[in-house]
Amino acid sequence: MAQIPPYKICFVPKSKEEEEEDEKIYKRYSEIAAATLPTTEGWTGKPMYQYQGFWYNSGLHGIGPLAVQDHFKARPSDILLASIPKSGTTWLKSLAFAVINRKSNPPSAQQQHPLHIFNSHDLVPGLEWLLYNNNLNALSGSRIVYICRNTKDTLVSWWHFNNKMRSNISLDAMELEEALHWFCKGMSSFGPFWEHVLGYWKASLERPQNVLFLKYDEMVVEPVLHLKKIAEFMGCSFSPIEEKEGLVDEIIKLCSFENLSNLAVNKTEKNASGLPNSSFFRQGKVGDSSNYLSPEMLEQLDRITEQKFHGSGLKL
Ligand code: PAP
Repeated sequence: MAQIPPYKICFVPKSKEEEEEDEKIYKRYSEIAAATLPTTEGWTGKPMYQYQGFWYNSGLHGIGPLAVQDHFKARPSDILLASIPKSGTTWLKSLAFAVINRKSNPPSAQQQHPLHIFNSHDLVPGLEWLLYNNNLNALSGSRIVYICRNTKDTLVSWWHFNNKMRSNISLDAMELEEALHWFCKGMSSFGPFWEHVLGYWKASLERPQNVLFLKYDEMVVEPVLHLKKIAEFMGCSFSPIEEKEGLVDEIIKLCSFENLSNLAVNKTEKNASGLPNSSFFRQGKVGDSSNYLSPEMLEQLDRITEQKFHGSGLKL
Protein backbone atom coordinates (compact mmCIF):
# COMPACT_ATOMS: atom_id res chain seq x y z
CA MET A 1 0.00 0.00 0.00
CA ALA A 2 1.53 3.35 -1.07
CA GLN A 3 2.20 5.92 1.66
CA ILE A 4 1.78 9.70 1.32
CA PRO A 5 4.83 11.07 -0.53
CA PRO A 6 6.97 13.03 1.98
CA TYR A 7 6.98 16.27 -0.02
CA LYS A 8 3.22 16.61 0.56
CA ILE A 9 3.87 16.97 4.26
CA CYS A 10 5.97 20.09 3.48
CA PHE A 11 2.99 22.03 2.10
CA VAL A 12 1.94 24.85 4.38
CA PRO A 13 -1.81 24.47 5.08
CA LYS A 14 -3.88 27.27 3.51
CA SER A 15 -6.83 29.22 4.79
CA LYS A 16 -10.14 29.03 2.91
CA GLU A 17 -9.53 32.56 1.54
CA GLU A 18 -6.07 31.57 0.25
CA GLU A 19 -7.47 28.48 -1.40
CA GLU A 20 -10.17 30.57 -3.08
CA GLU A 21 -7.53 33.06 -4.25
CA ASP A 22 -5.49 30.18 -5.76
CA GLU A 23 -8.59 28.88 -7.50
CA LYS A 24 -9.23 32.29 -9.07
CA ILE A 25 -5.61 32.54 -10.25
CA TYR A 26 -5.72 29.08 -11.83
CA LYS A 27 -9.07 29.80 -13.46
CA ARG A 28 -7.52 32.93 -15.01
CA TYR A 29 -4.53 30.91 -16.29
CA SER A 30 -6.90 28.35 -17.83
CA GLU A 31 -8.79 31.14 -19.58
CA ILE A 32 -5.55 32.72 -20.85
CA ALA A 33 -4.34 29.32 -22.06
CA ALA A 34 -7.63 28.52 -23.81
CA ALA A 35 -7.90 31.94 -25.47
CA THR A 36 -4.33 32.74 -26.48
CA LEU A 37 -1.96 29.77 -26.55
CA PRO A 38 -1.35 27.61 -29.65
CA THR A 39 -2.47 24.05 -29.10
CA THR A 40 -2.06 20.80 -30.96
CA GLU A 41 -2.99 17.16 -30.52
CA GLY A 42 -0.70 15.64 -27.87
CA TRP A 43 1.11 12.30 -27.86
CA THR A 44 -1.21 10.65 -25.34
CA GLY A 45 -4.74 11.80 -26.05
CA LYS A 46 -4.66 15.23 -24.32
CA PRO A 47 -3.77 18.43 -26.21
CA MET A 48 -0.35 20.05 -25.89
CA TYR A 49 -0.06 23.83 -25.67
CA GLN A 50 2.86 26.10 -26.48
CA TYR A 51 3.97 28.64 -23.91
CA GLN A 52 7.02 30.88 -24.25
CA GLY A 53 8.34 28.73 -27.10
CA PHE A 54 8.02 25.32 -25.39
CA TRP A 55 5.31 22.63 -25.50
CA TYR A 56 3.48 21.19 -22.49
CA ASN A 57 1.03 18.32 -21.99
CA SER A 58 -2.23 19.84 -20.76
CA GLY A 59 -3.25 16.57 -19.11
CA LEU A 60 -0.12 15.94 -17.09
CA HIS A 61 1.32 19.43 -16.59
CA GLY A 62 -1.99 21.32 -16.44
CA ILE A 63 -1.30 25.03 -16.43
CA GLY A 64 1.51 24.68 -13.89
CA PRO A 65 4.15 26.06 -16.30
CA LEU A 66 2.31 29.43 -16.42
CA ALA A 67 2.01 29.56 -12.63
CA VAL A 68 5.69 28.68 -12.13
CA GLN A 69 6.82 31.50 -14.44
CA ASP A 70 4.81 34.08 -12.50
CA HIS A 71 5.06 32.85 -8.94
CA PHE A 72 8.22 30.81 -8.44
CA LYS A 73 10.83 32.73 -6.43
CA ALA A 74 14.38 31.42 -6.29
CA ARG A 75 16.15 31.24 -2.93
CA PRO A 76 19.95 30.85 -2.81
CA SER A 77 19.79 27.73 -0.65
CA ASP A 78 17.49 25.74 -2.97
CA ILE A 79 18.57 23.14 -5.51
CA LEU A 80 16.59 22.37 -8.67
CA LEU A 81 17.02 19.31 -10.84
CA ALA A 82 16.21 19.97 -14.49
CA SER A 83 15.92 17.86 -17.61
CA ILE A 84 13.91 17.23 -20.71
CA PRO A 85 11.91 13.98 -20.33
CA LYS A 86 13.74 10.68 -20.76
CA SER A 87 17.26 11.98 -20.20
CA GLY A 88 17.87 10.43 -16.80
CA THR A 89 15.53 12.37 -14.48
CA THR A 90 14.54 9.37 -12.37
CA TRP A 91 18.21 8.46 -11.88
CA LEU A 92 19.35 12.00 -11.10
CA LYS A 93 16.50 12.50 -8.62
CA SER A 94 17.47 9.24 -6.86
CA LEU A 95 21.17 10.18 -6.69
CA ALA A 96 20.54 13.74 -5.48
CA PHE A 97 18.06 12.56 -2.85
CA ALA A 98 20.39 9.82 -1.61
CA VAL A 99 23.37 12.22 -1.43
CA ILE A 100 21.62 15.05 0.39
CA ASN A 101 19.87 12.77 2.90
CA ARG A 102 22.75 10.36 3.49
CA LYS A 103 23.12 11.27 7.17
CA SER A 104 19.46 10.75 8.09
CA ASN A 105 18.97 7.93 5.56
CA PRO A 106 22.21 5.99 5.11
CA PRO A 107 22.24 4.07 1.83
CA SER A 108 23.26 0.97 3.78
CA ALA A 109 19.86 0.99 5.52
CA GLN A 110 18.53 -0.84 2.44
CA GLN A 111 14.84 -1.75 2.98
CA GLN A 112 14.32 1.26 5.29
CA HIS A 113 15.65 3.67 2.69
CA PRO A 114 12.97 6.01 1.24
CA LEU A 115 14.03 4.93 -2.26
CA HIS A 116 12.79 1.46 -1.36
CA ILE A 117 9.40 2.87 -0.42
CA PHE A 118 8.90 5.63 -3.02
CA ASN A 119 9.81 6.18 -6.63
CA SER A 120 12.20 9.16 -6.82
CA HIS A 121 9.51 11.24 -8.59
CA ASP A 122 7.57 11.17 -5.32
CA LEU A 123 10.63 12.13 -3.26
CA VAL A 124 11.68 15.00 -5.55
CA PRO A 125 8.39 16.31 -6.94
CA GLY A 126 8.00 17.92 -10.38
CA LEU A 127 7.80 21.71 -10.10
CA GLU A 128 5.30 22.33 -12.89
CA TRP A 129 2.97 19.39 -12.47
CA LEU A 130 3.05 18.50 -8.76
CA LEU A 131 4.07 21.62 -6.85
CA TYR A 132 2.48 24.32 -9.00
CA ASN A 133 -0.30 22.51 -10.80
CA ASN A 134 -3.06 23.62 -8.44
CA ASN A 135 -1.11 25.20 -5.64
CA LEU A 136 0.97 28.38 -5.43
CA ASN A 137 4.01 29.30 -3.32
CA ALA A 138 5.01 25.72 -2.52
CA LEU A 139 8.82 25.75 -2.68
CA SER A 140 11.57 27.62 -4.57
CA GLY A 141 15.21 27.27 -5.74
CA SER A 142 18.35 28.63 -7.33
CA ARG A 143 21.12 26.05 -7.96
CA ILE A 144 20.29 23.86 -10.92
CA VAL A 145 21.56 20.38 -11.75
CA TYR A 146 20.65 19.73 -15.38
CA ILE A 147 20.81 16.34 -17.08
CA CYS A 148 20.55 15.63 -20.79
CA ARG A 149 21.12 12.62 -22.99
CA ASN A 150 22.03 11.97 -26.61
CA THR A 151 19.20 12.94 -28.95
CA LYS A 152 18.60 9.48 -30.42
CA ASP A 153 18.25 7.60 -27.11
CA THR A 154 16.09 10.40 -25.70
CA LEU A 155 13.69 10.14 -28.63
CA VAL A 156 13.49 6.34 -28.56
CA SER A 157 12.95 6.33 -24.79
CA TRP A 158 10.24 9.02 -25.18
CA TRP A 159 8.54 7.04 -27.95
CA HIS A 160 8.44 3.84 -25.84
CA PHE A 161 7.13 5.77 -22.82
CA ASN A 162 4.35 7.42 -24.82
CA ASN A 163 3.28 4.15 -26.37
CA LYS A 164 2.97 2.68 -22.89
CA MET A 165 0.81 5.67 -21.90
CA ARG A 166 -1.25 5.26 -25.09
CA SER A 167 -1.84 1.58 -24.51
CA ASN A 168 -3.05 2.39 -20.95
CA ILE A 169 -5.84 4.47 -22.47
CA SER A 170 -6.47 2.07 -25.37
CA LEU A 171 -4.91 4.27 -28.06
CA ASP A 172 -2.99 2.59 -30.89
CA ALA A 173 0.79 2.75 -30.67
CA MET A 174 2.42 5.68 -32.47
CA GLU A 175 4.74 4.70 -35.33
CA LEU A 176 8.38 5.64 -34.81
CA GLU A 177 8.31 7.69 -38.05
CA GLU A 178 5.53 9.83 -36.63
CA ALA A 179 7.30 10.24 -33.30
CA LEU A 180 10.44 11.36 -35.15
CA HIS A 181 8.42 13.84 -37.20
CA TRP A 182 6.88 15.59 -34.15
CA PHE A 183 10.11 15.42 -32.16
CA CYS A 184 12.08 17.08 -35.00
CA LYS A 185 9.42 19.79 -35.25
CA GLY A 186 10.05 20.45 -31.55
CA MET A 187 6.57 19.29 -30.59
CA SER A 188 7.14 16.92 -27.69
CA SER A 189 6.72 17.65 -23.98
CA PHE A 190 9.03 20.49 -22.91
CA GLY A 191 10.36 20.55 -26.49
CA PRO A 192 11.95 21.70 -28.71
CA PHE A 193 14.57 19.28 -27.37
CA TRP A 194 17.56 21.16 -28.79
CA GLU A 195 16.50 24.58 -27.50
CA HIS A 196 15.86 23.10 -24.05
CA VAL A 197 19.35 21.57 -23.87
CA LEU A 198 21.05 24.63 -25.37
CA GLY A 199 19.37 26.99 -22.91
CA TYR A 200 20.84 25.12 -19.94
CA TRP A 201 24.17 24.60 -21.70
CA LYS A 202 24.58 28.35 -22.21
CA ALA A 203 23.47 29.09 -18.66
CA SER A 204 26.04 26.56 -17.35
CA LEU A 205 28.80 28.37 -19.26
CA GLU A 206 27.69 31.79 -18.08
CA ARG A 207 27.03 30.79 -14.45
CA PRO A 208 28.88 27.55 -13.67
CA GLN A 209 28.39 28.13 -9.94
CA ASN A 210 24.60 28.07 -10.50
CA VAL A 211 24.16 25.44 -13.22
CA LEU A 212 25.79 22.01 -13.34
CA PHE A 213 25.39 20.46 -16.80
CA LEU A 214 25.44 16.64 -16.86
CA LYS A 215 25.25 14.10 -19.66
CA TYR A 216 23.50 10.76 -18.93
CA ASP A 217 25.82 8.99 -21.39
CA GLU A 218 28.92 10.15 -19.49
CA MET A 219 27.38 9.34 -16.12
CA VAL A 220 26.79 5.75 -17.21
CA VAL A 221 30.51 5.41 -18.03
CA GLU A 222 31.89 7.22 -14.97
CA PRO A 223 29.28 7.23 -12.19
CA VAL A 224 31.76 7.77 -9.33
CA LEU A 225 33.30 10.88 -10.86
CA HIS A 226 29.88 12.35 -11.60
CA LEU A 227 28.34 11.54 -8.23
CA LYS A 228 31.23 13.35 -6.52
CA LYS A 229 30.72 16.32 -8.84
CA ILE A 230 27.00 16.41 -8.04
CA ALA A 231 27.65 16.25 -4.29
CA GLU A 232 30.26 19.02 -4.49
CA PHE A 233 27.99 21.25 -6.56
CA MET A 234 25.11 20.76 -4.11
CA GLY A 235 27.39 21.80 -1.26
CA CYS A 236 27.66 18.39 0.41
CA SER A 237 30.93 16.88 -0.86
CA PHE A 238 31.89 13.44 0.41
CA SER A 239 34.47 13.55 3.17
CA PRO A 240 37.62 11.38 2.85
CA ILE A 241 36.19 9.16 5.60
CA GLU A 242 32.89 8.73 3.77
CA GLU A 243 34.79 7.84 0.61
CA LYS A 244 36.94 5.36 2.50
CA GLU A 245 33.85 3.79 4.01
CA GLY A 246 32.50 3.20 0.50
CA LEU A 247 29.54 5.59 0.70
CA VAL A 248 29.94 6.75 -2.89
CA ASP A 249 29.72 3.20 -4.20
CA GLU A 250 26.80 2.43 -1.91
CA ILE A 251 24.79 5.35 -3.28
CA ILE A 252 25.62 4.38 -6.85
CA LYS A 253 24.49 0.83 -6.17
CA LEU A 254 21.31 1.96 -4.39
CA CYS A 255 20.39 4.23 -7.34
CA SER A 256 21.46 1.87 -10.12
CA PHE A 257 18.99 0.85 -12.79
CA GLU A 258 19.34 -2.78 -11.74
CA ASN A 259 18.49 -2.06 -8.11
CA LEU A 260 15.71 0.53 -8.53
CA SER A 261 13.94 -1.19 -11.42
CA ASN A 262 13.66 -4.41 -9.42
CA LEU A 263 12.19 -2.91 -6.24
CA ALA A 264 8.58 -3.79 -5.50
CA VAL A 265 7.62 -0.10 -5.32
CA ASN A 266 8.82 0.39 -8.89
CA LYS A 267 7.36 -2.82 -10.25
CA THR A 268 3.83 -2.57 -8.92
CA GLU A 269 2.94 0.93 -7.67
CA LYS A 270 1.97 4.27 -9.21
CA ASN A 271 3.48 7.68 -8.49
CA ALA A 272 1.65 10.80 -7.34
CA SER A 273 0.81 11.74 -10.96
CA GLY A 274 -0.89 8.38 -11.39
CA LEU A 275 1.77 6.95 -13.72
CA PRO A 276 3.01 3.41 -13.07
CA ASN A 277 6.50 3.62 -11.54
CA SER A 278 7.57 0.85 -13.90
CA SER A 279 7.15 3.25 -16.85
CA PHE A 280 10.30 5.10 -15.75
CA PHE A 281 12.47 2.01 -16.19
CA ARG A 282 13.06 0.24 -19.51
CA GLN A 283 16.65 -0.55 -20.56
CA GLY A 284 18.84 2.12 -18.98
CA LYS A 285 21.48 1.65 -21.69
CA VAL A 286 23.42 3.94 -23.98
CA GLY A 287 22.92 3.42 -27.73
CA ASP A 288 19.74 1.31 -27.60
CA SER A 289 18.21 3.66 -30.19
CA SER A 290 20.25 2.07 -32.98
CA ASN A 291 18.09 -1.04 -32.48
CA TYR A 292 15.03 0.98 -33.52
CA LEU A 293 16.05 3.91 -35.75
CA SER A 294 16.99 3.26 -39.38
CA PRO A 295 20.37 4.56 -40.66
CA GLU A 296 18.48 7.43 -42.34
CA MET A 297 16.70 8.35 -39.13
CA LEU A 298 19.95 8.22 -37.16
CA GLU A 299 21.59 10.45 -39.74
CA GLN A 300 18.69 12.91 -39.70
CA LEU A 301 18.91 13.30 -35.91
CA ASP A 302 22.69 13.64 -36.00
CA ARG A 303 22.44 16.29 -38.71
CA ILE A 304 19.86 18.37 -36.82
CA THR A 305 21.82 18.06 -33.57
CA GLU A 306 24.98 19.22 -35.29
CA GLN A 307 23.22 22.17 -36.95
CA LYS A 308 21.42 23.27 -33.79
CA PHE A 309 24.52 23.05 -31.58
CA HIS A 310 26.91 24.49 -34.16
CA GLY A 311 29.22 27.06 -32.58
CA SER A 312 27.98 26.33 -29.04
CA GLY A 313 30.77 23.93 -28.09
CA LEU A 314 28.18 21.33 -27.08
CA LYS A 315 28.24 17.80 -28.48
CA LEU A 316 25.69 15.09 -27.69
P1 PAP B 1 11.17 10.99 -17.00
O1 PAP B 1 11.60 12.23 -17.71
O2 PAP B 1 9.81 10.53 -17.40
O3 PAP B 1 11.38 11.07 -15.53
P2 PAP B 1 13.72 9.77 -17.24
O4 PAP B 1 13.98 9.17 -15.92
O5 PAP B 1 14.34 11.10 -17.54
O6 PAP B 1 12.16 9.83 -17.51
O7 PAP B 1 14.21 8.78 -18.37
C1 PAP B 1 13.87 7.44 -18.40
C2 PAP B 1 15.09 6.71 -18.93
O8 PAP B 1 16.08 6.60 -17.90
C3 PAP B 1 14.75 5.30 -19.37
O9 PAP B 1 15.66 5.03 -20.44
P3 PAP B 1 15.40 3.89 -21.56
O10 PAP B 1 14.01 4.05 -22.05
O11 PAP B 1 16.40 4.15 -22.63
O12 PAP B 1 15.64 2.60 -20.87
C4 PAP B 1 15.08 4.51 -18.11
O13 PAP B 1 15.29 3.13 -18.33
C5 PAP B 1 16.34 5.22 -17.64
N1 PAP B 1 16.59 5.06 -16.20
C6 PAP B 1 15.67 5.05 -15.19
N2 PAP B 1 16.28 4.89 -14.02
C7 PAP B 1 17.61 4.75 -14.27
C8 PAP B 1 18.75 4.52 -13.44
N3 PAP B 1 18.63 4.40 -12.13
N4 PAP B 1 19.97 4.46 -14.05
C9 PAP B 1 20.09 4.60 -15.38
N5 PAP B 1 19.04 4.80 -16.22
C10 PAP B 1 17.81 4.88 -15.68
